[in-house]
Amino acid sequence: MDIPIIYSPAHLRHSPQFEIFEGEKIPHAEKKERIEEIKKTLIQKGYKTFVSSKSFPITHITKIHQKSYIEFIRQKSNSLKDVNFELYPSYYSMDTYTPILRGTFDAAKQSVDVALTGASLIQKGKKIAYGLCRPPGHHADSNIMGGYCYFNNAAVAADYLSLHGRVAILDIDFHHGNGTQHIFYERSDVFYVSLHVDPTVKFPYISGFSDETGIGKGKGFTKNFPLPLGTAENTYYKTLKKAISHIKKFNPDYLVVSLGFDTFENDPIGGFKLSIPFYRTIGKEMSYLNTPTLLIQEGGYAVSSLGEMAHFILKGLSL
Ligand code: Q9C
Ligand code: ZN
Repeated sequence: MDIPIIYSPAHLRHSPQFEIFEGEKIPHAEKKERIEEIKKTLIQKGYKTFVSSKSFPITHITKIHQKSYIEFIRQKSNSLKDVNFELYPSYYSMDTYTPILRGTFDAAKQSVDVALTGASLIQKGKKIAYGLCRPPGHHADSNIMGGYCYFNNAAVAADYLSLHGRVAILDIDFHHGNGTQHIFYERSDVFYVSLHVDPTVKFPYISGFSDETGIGKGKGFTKNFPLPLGTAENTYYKTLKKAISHIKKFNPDYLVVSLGFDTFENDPIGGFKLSIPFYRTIGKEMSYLNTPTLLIQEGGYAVSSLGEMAHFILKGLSL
């Protein structure tokens, strides 16, 4: 119950109403209520240690993202007068799901600050910290936004921790973390391991195949476990154990978890069949690594169930 849970209210000002899906405007899945629901439920469950994010220098972000990309998001955001206007940029973007609004830069910057605040607590000796990051980050590459992501929160936090030790990233969002994978693809000090849906059938389509294993010095330090649409708990569990055994061999000093709840059976855009209590099992498997663990919120869109899943992960992890 004394697990620090890091939060910033800045995310509320980034609230896209629509995404464009095959030419049609549809309601945006990445709602601000997601994070509010998690926070509310964890308070009800008795968690007490809520921490406000601290502001970190932008230099932590420039190590991961191109300066011109960061400035592009800042300038576009700040140039918008109408808080409801949704700009679909024609540069630095990979899809039509990730608009820039007036509040986007501040929200995305503070989402990184949430992650970095968690990273600094872990680095100072906390065993577990949970960053309620929003907008999410794992699809964002060094100069590309997409999949509701602008800055790669997990990547910036992992890079920060890599100055103090070996870092493994376990990405359990339903979608492949194309941005995180690419950012660390040539590095051997940060091991990226991901379980996700087969990219031939779901976003991001372009990466997440099992033959992607890193290049150069990074060869062998990326590992992908694509799973079929409809994957249920038994298969997921076996695959998770495999993924975690690879992390154990890498022997990290820090574990960063890209935590998506879109693997839930009732997620509106997912397609796996994991039940709410199964997240306790996931947390427990992660706990066997016995490594300081930073949880970074990624996706998960079944708003009213997100708090329960967060609670079960934390329960499993701290048992
Ligand atoms: N209307 C994360 O989970 N697919 N991003 C949109 C559905 C994009 C998901 C199609 C999914 C991006 C962080
Ligand atoms: Zn996702």
